[in-house]
Amino acid sequence: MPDATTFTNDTQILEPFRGIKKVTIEEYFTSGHRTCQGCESALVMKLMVKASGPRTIVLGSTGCMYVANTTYYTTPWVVPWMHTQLGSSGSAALGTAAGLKALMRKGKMKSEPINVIAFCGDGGGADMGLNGISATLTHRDYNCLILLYDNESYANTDIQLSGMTPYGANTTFSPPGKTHRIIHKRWKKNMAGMMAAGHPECRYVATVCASYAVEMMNKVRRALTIGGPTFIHSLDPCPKGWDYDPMLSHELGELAIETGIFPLYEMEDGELRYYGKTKAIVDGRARKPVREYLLKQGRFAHFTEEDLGYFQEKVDEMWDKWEVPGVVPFKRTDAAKAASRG
Ligand SMILES: Cc1ncc(C[n+]2csc(CCOP(=O)(O)OP(=O)(O)O)c2C)c(N)n1
Ligand code: SF4
Ligand SMILES: [Mg+2]
Repeated sequence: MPDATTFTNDTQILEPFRGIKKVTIEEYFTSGHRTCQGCESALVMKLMVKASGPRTIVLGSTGCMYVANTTYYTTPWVVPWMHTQLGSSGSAALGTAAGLKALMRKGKMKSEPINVIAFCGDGGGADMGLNGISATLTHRDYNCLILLYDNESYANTDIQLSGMTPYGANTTFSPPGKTHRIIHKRWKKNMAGMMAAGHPECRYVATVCASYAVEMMNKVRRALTIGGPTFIHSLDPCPKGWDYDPMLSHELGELAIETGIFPLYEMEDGELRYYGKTKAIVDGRARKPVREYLLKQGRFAHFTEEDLGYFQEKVDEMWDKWEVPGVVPFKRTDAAKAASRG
């Protein structure tokens, strides 16, 4: 078993916030950033360090959350922060956690719990840095959290498509044209499901959306206190890349959950718990049609009824046919089901 983190000072009592009124008022990501108006990823950074508190080291790979947050002479970070290379969030997290542990073991640093969080974008994490994240999640002796903020494009370099860009979206690499309306025909990677299913030593994997702030912060706290390496995937509406009025960020986050496109869950020691409106869907509540989410965004403005129908079918399949709805995409044949019943 990984070492359990024991918290001995006031700043490291990371119990769940029991409701919005119990949330601490101190901020560790404040003014001084230059993200777009309505940028949900900036809110994710703010909530992430609010949850982890002052005894935190944040490591960030290249992307909007590096560039827009560390313009020369200005930064919103109150906690120690370091930039790391685009595909290196995994190795940065592991190296920092290992370094702290070694210094404490040798008596060169006071032995105390320090949170190590490495964040990455979808380009840096789900595409370029997948190998490093995967390796880190196998090192159960080191406590660290990798948080992937997913704005569904390489946003900082002007909205190129990534392996997390949704089917059909208009990006600078997939502009709809007269001959080919849909350029991007690949379905999005299932990052959290892949991390949960493929890393049996990783005790905690969760999905979050900042539209549900308290839930999100509590998942960060759980990830930091359970022991060993952990992973969180956050879906972040991005007004620039998704092309919508910035005032809609919160609503789009909610719609991603309510349509069933992005399920909220956590996997702790192999046990799955669904959250909020996702849980309601699992318990039988109807999902909203995906068109309500897609047609609020300019990146899908070229969609025809046929495209909307295809998108809806794929999401229906995720709920009706997957082995674990919304999480694990394996399908069992009737013969295999009968055989396992014995
Ligand atoms: C090895 C490498 N290749 C390309 C770049 C250029 N680059 C800087 S930020 C960025 C986009 C990163 O996308 P993502 O990780 O999704 O973060 P976002 O910008 O969307 O926040 C790219 C391609 C780089 N910094 N390093
Ligand atoms: S492009 Fe998107 S992710 Fe980047 S700062 Fe703007 S809203 Fe945030
Ligand atoms: Mg991105």
